[in-house]
Amino acid sequence: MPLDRTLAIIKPDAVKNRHVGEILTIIEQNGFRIAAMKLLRIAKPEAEAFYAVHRERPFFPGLVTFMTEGPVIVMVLERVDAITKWRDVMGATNPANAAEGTIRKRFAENIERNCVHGSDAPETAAQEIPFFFSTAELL
Ligand code: 3AN
Repeated sequence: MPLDRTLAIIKPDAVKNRHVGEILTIIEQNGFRIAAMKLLRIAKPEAEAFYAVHRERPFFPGLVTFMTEGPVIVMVLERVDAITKWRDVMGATNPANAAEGTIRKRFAENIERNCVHGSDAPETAAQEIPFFFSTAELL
């Protein structure tokens, strides 16, 4: 079975609330290999570009403010069906609708402050991974 890769972010709420260790444990327990990882603070223009698809949505300004409020961890995760599997492990966008045991059910504050990100399709992953990582940083 071919391996594929997805872009994952541990968002500012989860970093601030010190859930990084638990989230990394869940990632490893679910068979993902961490192919790249860094801690950084996203600048406003970067957040606007990353979420450009949501530019017209009413939640866009709040989303940009949230994603720039503190450090995040960006990662590239690799396994069979990485994109679908990571979205399963994250849980639904709104933690109120997320399944028991998912990261968002356990740690997310609300639909906006929802603690993790994952690419939603192969084309998205192909754009999002180089947004944060050069080829040389993918190990
Ligand atoms: P997902 O992160 O599950 O792929 P998207 O791509 O629809 O969800 O939304 C991107 C981000 O925008 C979400 N992670 C969340 O932080 C924020 N968001 C989405 N929908 C809403 C909403 N209705 N109200 C506030 N924030 C939202």
